[in-house]
Amino acid sequence: MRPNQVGGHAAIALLEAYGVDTVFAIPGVHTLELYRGLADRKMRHIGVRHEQGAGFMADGYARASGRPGVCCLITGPGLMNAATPIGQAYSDSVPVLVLASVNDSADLGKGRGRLHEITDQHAAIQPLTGLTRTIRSPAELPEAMAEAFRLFETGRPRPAVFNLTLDMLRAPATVGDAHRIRTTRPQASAADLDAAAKLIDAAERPMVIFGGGCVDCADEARAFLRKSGTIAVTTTAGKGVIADSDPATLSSTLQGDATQKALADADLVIAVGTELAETDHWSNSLTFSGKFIRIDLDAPTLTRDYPPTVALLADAGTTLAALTERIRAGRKPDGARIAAIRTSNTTDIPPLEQKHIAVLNAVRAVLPEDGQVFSDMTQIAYTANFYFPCERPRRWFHPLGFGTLGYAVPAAIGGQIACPDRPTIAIVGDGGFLFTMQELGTAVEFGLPLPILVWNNDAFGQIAYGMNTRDIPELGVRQRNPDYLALARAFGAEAVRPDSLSALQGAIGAAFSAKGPTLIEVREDSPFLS
Ligand SMILES: Cc1ncc(C[n+]2csc(CCOP(=O)(O)OP(=O)(O)O)c2C)c(N)n1
Ligand SMILES: [Mg+2]
Repeated sequence: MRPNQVGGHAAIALLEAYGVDTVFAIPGVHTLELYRGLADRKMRHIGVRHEQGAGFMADGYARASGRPGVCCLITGPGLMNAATPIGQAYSDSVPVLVLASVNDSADLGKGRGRLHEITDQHAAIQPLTGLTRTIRSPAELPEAMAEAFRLFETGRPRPAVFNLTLDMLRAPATVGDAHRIRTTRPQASAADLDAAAKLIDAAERPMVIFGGGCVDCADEARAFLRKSGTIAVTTTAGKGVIADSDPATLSSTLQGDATQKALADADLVIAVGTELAETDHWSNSLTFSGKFIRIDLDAPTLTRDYPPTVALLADAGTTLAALTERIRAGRKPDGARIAAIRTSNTTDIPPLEQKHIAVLNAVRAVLPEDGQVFSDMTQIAYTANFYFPCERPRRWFHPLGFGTLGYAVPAAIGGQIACPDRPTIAIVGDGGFLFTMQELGTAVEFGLPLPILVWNNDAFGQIAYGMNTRDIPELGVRQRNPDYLALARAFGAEAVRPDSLSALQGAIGAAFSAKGPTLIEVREDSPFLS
């Protein structure tokens, strides 16, 4: 044990033992002892402008890299400001770890008017997490960290919050023996794999749905698709698991009527790593009339809503590989049928979506295959969830389940910090941008070459549309907007409003090699889009 080491050191040393090299954070008097630990180690500290930004950055870091994103936040308001991104990470199965301080053990629950105090921080945050631990002694840290990483790596990943009491953070601690505990994912039994393989061999019109749980097993998914001759579709979270150029995929069109009809007509559907939630298919419920195989790491998801014929509680990649070994080869997907479904999914595109597609095509033309997009809750992103082609997984990110405005810019910052060699772009509406626009300051400070495409219709467009279609008079959906270019420049960012699609491509391309972020405003009423 080194002299003068405290709980704050021990917490950071354990993070290092688990491979964490970056934290997104805002310090305060309550986290000073944690900062003693941060100052002592080699951890990269990304100081942000608001804790919501820290939470979304950790989420973007995790989604891009596959490694947990970590935040260090203060008691009460610091953690509560991050509650929204923690909720987002919960609904989208993202491994985010938050180290927050909390008042002295002796004060917990007492309501004594201490600084930053809330009556019960544990209870306040717990429903938004897969794991909440209030840690009162440095000795509790190793087991808590092992539990968090077991959750991240072997189950459905969900955020974990450690509330570190002030007395724990300053208590003497041993940091010398910090080490990582490894765990493994569950595997399917041979009998269940045999049963699933039998169903696959017996099917005539099988289809497979790949969800966000498959983003790390694209090779196994492709091999399975080839040998089984099934037709694939992905959810938005699973975008790119099967490359959009693959002739056997319907791409991320799970919300498309033609795709849903094809699934209803299939005599076997295999759902892999997807909860088939409302925000995956945007209908009341999918219909499966044939046999149904479900593969998932999460026991409740495995049997929820759609009772499977065979349920495999197991890792997606190893299960797909085991099934590929067992099944017979020879079936070929029906190319004409795939073409017909694709055509029906893309006929009668409304004029507004055509505008979106023109802009998205410009983005796709200049974004390399390896590039990644972080999108917000804006109409252009809803079009893109369905339409934007991706050749690889972990390249298109959207705040799906929780549906939080303000996600894209900080998440893109986190994603770019995680993968600095990957060209990264944020796509955000004029409304959503204002929720977290202060993180422009973070992007400028860290010199991130991040294009931020602001899709400006001077409205909460999707909500205005909802009011209009239900005959509700518009209220609160056309706020007075700032001058976005001036706003970006005030932070020290570049800012442009291109006047053609080729100028837009040029602006994005230039932004990828700039020394800081570039706000690119594209107005929905731009003459070049009409
Ligand atoms: C935190 C949060 N508050 C409110 C909403 C409700 N909401 C969803 S979309 C939207 C409009 C967003 O406007 P903008 O970012 O300009 O995108 P547009 O729909 O105009 O493309 C609102 C207010 C939300 N999703 N998240
Ligand atoms: Mg808008």
